[in-house]
Formats: sequence, structure tokens, C-alpha cells
Amino acid sequence: MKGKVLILGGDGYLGWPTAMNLSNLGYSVAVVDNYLKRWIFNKLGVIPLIDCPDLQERVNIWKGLTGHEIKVYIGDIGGHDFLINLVKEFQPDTIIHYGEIPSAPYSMLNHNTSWETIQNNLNATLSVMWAIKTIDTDIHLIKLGTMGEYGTPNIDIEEGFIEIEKNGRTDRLPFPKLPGSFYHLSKVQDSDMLYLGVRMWGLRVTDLNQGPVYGIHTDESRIDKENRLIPHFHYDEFWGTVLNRFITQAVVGIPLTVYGKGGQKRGFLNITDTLQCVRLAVQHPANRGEFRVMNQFTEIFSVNELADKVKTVAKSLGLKVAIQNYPNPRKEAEEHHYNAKNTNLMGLGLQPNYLTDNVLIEMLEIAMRNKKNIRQDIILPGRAKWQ
Ligand code: USQ
Repeated sequence: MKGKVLILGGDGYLGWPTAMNLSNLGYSVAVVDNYLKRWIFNKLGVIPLIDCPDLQERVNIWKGLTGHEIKVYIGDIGGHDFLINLVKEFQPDTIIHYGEIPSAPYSMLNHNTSWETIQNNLNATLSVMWAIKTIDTDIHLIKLGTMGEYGTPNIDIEEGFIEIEKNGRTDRLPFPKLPGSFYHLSKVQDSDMLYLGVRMWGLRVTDLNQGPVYGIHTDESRIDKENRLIPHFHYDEFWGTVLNRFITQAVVGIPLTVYGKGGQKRGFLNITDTLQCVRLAVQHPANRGEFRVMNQFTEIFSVNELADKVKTVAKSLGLKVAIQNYPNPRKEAEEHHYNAKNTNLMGLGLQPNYLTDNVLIEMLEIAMRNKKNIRQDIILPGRAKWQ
């Protein structure tokens, strides 16, 4: 056995595929989730493209197909006693923390959802930090952060820290943060808490600042021909990342929803590369007392570039796609400098799976096969309030 990995947020878009990936590689894996996101989907009236069985059912399907066991715990990691008991019982070497509410638009919907996002995310991170401090400070914590912590400054984006010279003195200090939503702010606050834990208690922490992810299948979800192992794939205003949304819009004939001028640039990555990056972090833990920040993306695109790519590839499949500039529901720069480093993960051996036509074709074909599930009334933006 390679080691024990506990995945917080194991029901999510990234948590579940990570669990299968590490399980397949011989790690002993446990997942925990309180199904909060499923509860919020219901509250908002949105659904994923393909229905996901609950965790217990999925681990049974996984065991039936591969023989590998994944342990399931259902509960709230912010409930500190629950988390303490489960960390004591499972005794992980690594904890991967995806257990947060991950939507910028949801955090900008109203006061309740802003507070829900902030308190849920900070409470979860604080609970994990204290569990590690109390039980075993040797546990490596891998935390999913976001590139959105940095915002879009008019200088190149480093990985977590920047060398600053002031009045003849120099220091390596945390890179300035300019988040663009209460969700992104909650990740900034997480990072600040984690760095404090590293300085005070000598924790070993990796903060993965990830850009928007795209993709449906991973190598492991392909094993099940009935598609029961596919993660939650969202295309609605709240949970769908931009490329995933464009794919479903292309299939149902809604003009691609480019917000504003579409010059917004972000660092993107394929879901299979999320798994690769997290795996590299597991295999190469941060040192004790190290707050290691790695920017997790493989390619930088503007929203316009993504829309053009989807339009061109969809055309080759016989789909007629229009692109429309919608009034931007968000407050963000629509034309800006964007040059972010991602050398830390590349240095650990990341082999990027780039956004090729074939990747887009596979996503479009899956969306086309499931076209009857696509709810057109949940696609257009308008409910979140940035303005
Ligand atoms: N956008 C459009 N049209 C759409 C949806 C989005 O033009 O229909 C634009 C947005 O205005 C933004 C960009 O695409 O400029 C990215 O938006 P997104 O919804 O794909 O990504 P975001 O809200 O920033 O959040 C997503 C994930 C989040 C993660 C983040 C990484 O939901 O969990 O932290 O990507 S990053 O964007 O680098 O902060």
C-alpha cells in the first residue's frame, strides 16, 4: 500500500475523480462529504448534465469494476468532533481538502449565500488545521485554492510569494491578493490561515491555486460504460465553469455567453490534469513548516479564444454556433495583462493534456448524447449581484 489519503469534499466535481485516481494507483482512500452542494443544487433548482449516484453507490460500482475499496464518511468536516474522530480512525498520511462551496456567482447572490460561503469555507479549513495540529502535525495537507485569489494585477503573477525591495531592504512576502468575489475572498482567507498554521505550528501545507477546470471524463470514469462514475458536470450560471458552459450551449443552440468584451484571461486546465497535479503533490509532500504554493493551470486563454475554439470544433460536428457578448454580470477587467507562473508543478513533472480539438469533440459528443437532460432555463446569467 502506498499511503492513506483522506479526501474532503469527495462527492464533488474534483473530489470523486481524485478518489478513483488515487485508489487505482494503490493508495488507501477515504472520502468524506456532507452533500451540502447537492442540497444547494436543489435549492437553486439546477441539475448536472448527468445524474451522479450517491457516494455509497459509486464506491460499490467502483469496487465491482476494479476490486478497489474506497471508504465513505458522511458528515460535516466543520463539525470539529466529527472530523477529529474520523482522522483518528482513518489515520491519513495526506488530507486533500476540496470540502468548500466553490462558486463565485453563488457567493454574490445575496447576504445569506455570501455568509454561507465564507463561514462554511473558513470553518472547514480551520477545523482541518486544528485536527492536524491535535492529532499529527506530520500529516500533509493539500488544499485547493484558486488563481482567483490573485485577481488580475498589472504585474506578472508569481506562485504565492514575491520578493519585495523597500528602502534598501528585501523580503519574500505573500503575493498581493485582489479577489473578485466573496468566494475567491474566502480562499484568500483560507491561505492566510494556513500560512499562520505553518508559521505557528510547523504544519506541512500545499496550497494549489487552480484556474477554471474543464472536462467530463477521466481515465477512471471511462471504465464504467454506463457513465455512473462521471463527476457532477455543471453548465448553469452558478456551478458551470466557462468552457463547460460553452459546450452545453453549443449543443442546445444558445449563443455562447461571452460576458462583456471577452478579453478576460484565465489559466485553464483539463480535469485529468487536476488529478495529475494533486497526485504530484501527494507524491512530493511539502516539508514540515513549509507553506508551498503552486499555481495549477496548463494554458492561458481569453474567454473570446475559448468561444472561437468551441464554435469552430462544434461546426465540424454539424452544430451551428453563434457567439454573443452579454452585458457582464460580474465586475472584472475585460482587457488586462495576464502572465502567471506555473513552474512549480511543471518542475515536479506535470505533463499537460492541452485543449485539443479532440478534447472538445469528446465533450461535445457526450453533451450531444445527453442533450435531453440540458435545461435551457438555467443557462443564462442574471441572478448573481456584482453590480
Ligand atoms: N465567463 C463568461 N461566460 C460564462 C461564464 C464565465 O464569459 O458563461 C467568464 C467570467 O466572466 C470569467 C471567466 O469566464 O471572466 C471565468 O469564469 P468561470 O465561471 O469559468 O470561473 P470562476 O467563476 O472564476 O470560478 C471557477 C471555479 C472556481 C475556481 C475558479 C478559478 O468555479 O471554483 O476557483 O474557476 S479562477 O477563475 O482562476 O479563479
